Amino acid sequence: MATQSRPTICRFCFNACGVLVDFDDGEPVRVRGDESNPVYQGFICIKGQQLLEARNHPERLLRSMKRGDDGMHRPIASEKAFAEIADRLGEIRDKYGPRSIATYAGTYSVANPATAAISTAWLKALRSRMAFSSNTIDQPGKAVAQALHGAWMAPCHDFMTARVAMLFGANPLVAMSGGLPQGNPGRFVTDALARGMELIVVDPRRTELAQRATLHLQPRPGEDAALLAGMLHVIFAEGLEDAEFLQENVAGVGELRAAVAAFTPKAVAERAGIPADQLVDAARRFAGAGRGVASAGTGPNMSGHGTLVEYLLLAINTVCGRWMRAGERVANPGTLVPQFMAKAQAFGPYRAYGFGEPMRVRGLANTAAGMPTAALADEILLEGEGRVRALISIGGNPVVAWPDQLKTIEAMKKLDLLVQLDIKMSATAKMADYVVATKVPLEMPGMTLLQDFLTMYSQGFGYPQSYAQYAPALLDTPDGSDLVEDWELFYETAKRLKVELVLKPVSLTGPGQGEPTTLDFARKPTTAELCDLLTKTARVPLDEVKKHPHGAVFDDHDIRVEAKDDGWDGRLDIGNEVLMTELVDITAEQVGGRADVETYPFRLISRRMMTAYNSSGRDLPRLRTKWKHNPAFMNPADLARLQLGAGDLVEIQSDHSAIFGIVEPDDTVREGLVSMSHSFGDVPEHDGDLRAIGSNTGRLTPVDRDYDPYTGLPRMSNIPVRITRCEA
Ligand SMILES: Nc1nc2c(c(=O)[nH]1)N[C@H]1C(S)=C(S)[C@@H](COP(=O)(O)OP(=O)(O)OC[C@H]3O[C@@H](n4cnc5c(=O)[nH]c(N)nc54)[C@H](O)[C@@H]3O)O[C@H]1N2
Ligand SMILES: Nc1nc2c(c(=O)[nH]1)N[C@H]1C(S)=C(S)[C@@H](COP(=O)(O)OP(=O)(O)OC[C@H]3O[C@@H](n4cnc5c(=O)[nH]c(N)nc54)[C@H](O)[C@@H]3O)O[C@H]1N2
Ligand code: SF4
Ligand SMILES: [Mo]
Repeated sequence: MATQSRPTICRFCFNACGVLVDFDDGEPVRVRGDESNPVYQGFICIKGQQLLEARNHPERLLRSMKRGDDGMHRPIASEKAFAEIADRLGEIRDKYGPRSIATYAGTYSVANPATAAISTAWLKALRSRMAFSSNTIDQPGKAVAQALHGAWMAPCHDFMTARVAMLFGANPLVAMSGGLPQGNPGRFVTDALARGMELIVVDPRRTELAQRATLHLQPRPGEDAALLAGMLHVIFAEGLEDAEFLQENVAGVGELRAAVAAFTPKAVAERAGIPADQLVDAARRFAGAGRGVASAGTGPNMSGHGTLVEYLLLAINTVCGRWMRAGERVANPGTLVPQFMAKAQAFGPYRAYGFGEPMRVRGLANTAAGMPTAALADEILLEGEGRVRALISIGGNPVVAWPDQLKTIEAMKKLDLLVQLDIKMSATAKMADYVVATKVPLEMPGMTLLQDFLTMYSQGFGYPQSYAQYAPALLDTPDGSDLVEDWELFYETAKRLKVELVLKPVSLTGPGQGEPTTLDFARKPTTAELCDLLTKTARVPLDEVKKHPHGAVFDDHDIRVEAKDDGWDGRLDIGNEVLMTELVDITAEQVGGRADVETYPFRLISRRMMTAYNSSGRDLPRLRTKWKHNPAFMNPADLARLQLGAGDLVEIQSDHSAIFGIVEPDDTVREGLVSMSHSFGDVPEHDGDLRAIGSNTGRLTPVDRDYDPYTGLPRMSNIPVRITRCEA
């Protein structure tokens, strides 16, 4: 038997591991780590090992589907589906205006490298600005806070040379996303600890990462803003700030200092439920280390005050001067994007929220993180001019991922046209008028372009060096299938709607540089050609990257942070008036938050499990061996008090709705909490299948109260709940 191995990129998650696919006599048989990849060095996780099972899954869609008048889905040829969808879109646009057409880009909207650019061009060509994405039900506070704070025009301190890393509510050993660079997170932690780096983790659960920390704070959820304010209080009180950096580059220092005055270690420790000396210790260790940044994951972003938390993180990094200075070498100046120009100067605050296209609900509008997705269901449901009537969902799963599941289901039903790009009959696909069946990543070219953007997304993201990989399509589509690449839906419907698609090469900092190209409708481009077009202004030419099929580090540069321009007077702002008011108001908040603690004594917090990726992966046998559902992990002491044991069925009730759960003892969870993964379960009709598919925590969250005022993000963690036993 002849075995051959070919390198490719795993695209199950955004970590983009370089992996190998083994072929026995031409048949792909196994996916494994690629020892020859310079960044991942053989790393692969259990999800990545399932790429062939996912591709060959018996329930994978091999043809697009159309829902008939009887509600049943039947196969439809992709060409016919495109023609019909274009007709329906044309009618909706002509009758109700461009704003009635919206797109939603979910997790797998990046499965194909051309989709984002083409779908964006498509919506623009239709003159609609209703572009939504999962980013605004994730950590939208990151981009909004960055805009309010302003941007340092050089990177923050990188992880590889850091003396400290402080992570709030992020667990990159499982999530492979944020807080640690892209690559092999376990090895990064081991190496960093070996060189003496302080690893401070703030998480109500003793996570996989917290177990390796040099200091773990295990507070109540939702107290991150107070904790950061408390740390800033200590830093100012003890004179640990970088006074010179603040003097030269930063505004609002006095305002921040005044706002954190009330956050004494004692007051903060009491509300957060941790020892006061731990808080002081964390502040001293962070400030004293001199190099390294603080960052947050989804937990703190979803627990209330998400934007404020992200703002205070930027503030603590700025107060401690954790930005690169003139003369320092930029380890990653961008690879498939134009070279990043690093300068030791501040670009002051820019527009953050409340601009551009207004929503008709809750006074929300566009933000630096994009349109507020948590308000889209209401936007679809609210009668009147401008109502969204057609939604194209690109590799996302609104029915199980959006907050307030029952409202989302109503909204999906109310749409005149729902088109779902998917690889299977997901919960959303089952409600769609058309399900456009797509190729899986191994059947399409891929490249690490998105990962270049992660470098700019926020502190704690992206590659530690200039790294890139390009992978041509590795596998053919299954025999007899009719599958498309996601971008083709937009190309084919634009052609029929007679609107032009204009693409520009991508850049990290705003509108693309380089000449725009109008796509030719007479000759359909290949995805490889689109990859060339999008990277036309790349620092490292794509052709050069292609010479290294196992990926390569393009390190032979000496790009340094330039000195500040003469007369430059831009300043970062750490004292934004609106946010300082929000911070001060926190002191008046009832500890434990809004809901009556007697009625709702527990808090449900978010988490990720290794064997699921949002709603994906749950149908793959090897990912189901340990858990088929999403257990409600609780501290054994709480379970004992409630006289509950492993596997018991409970009702989990918020002041909005209720779901069932199956409890599981877990002593890493702080008492008083329920730690549970999202995007499990299905529509309520399937609640009885709980033990096979789990339950949907999104149902517990209302979207129209208790939301972040800037981004509309509601509470998707730190949700007050009551737990009661259920008989089976
Ligand atoms: N309560 C609660 N809710 C949450 C969260 C939480 O922590 N708590 N987290 C939020 C976060 S951070 C996010 S990002 C969102 C995620 O929100 P979404 O992105 O909307 O949800 P996913 O489940 O990732 O949807 C992925 C969809 O893509 C399909 N798919 C899989 N592979 C492919 C492919 O190769 N091509 C295409 N075209 N489709 C594919 C899957 O079948 C699935 O239907 O959920 C959010 N919702
Ligand atoms: N295996 C796997 N990997 C994934 C995903 C997945 O579903 N499965 N999803 C992907 C997506 S879409 C994203 S956005 C990233 C997210 O990546 P992360 O943000 O790292 O996700 P989590 O692992 O859920 O970590 C969130 C942590 O926040 C803690 N937490 C909850 N509430 C609070 C709070 O109020 N304060 C503090 N300090 N902590 C809190 C939780 O205990 C949990 O440990 O992961 C990505 N990677
Ligand atoms: S971490 Fe796992 S799922 Fe993510 S890219 Fe790597 S192998 Fe694939
Ligand atoms: Mo996410």
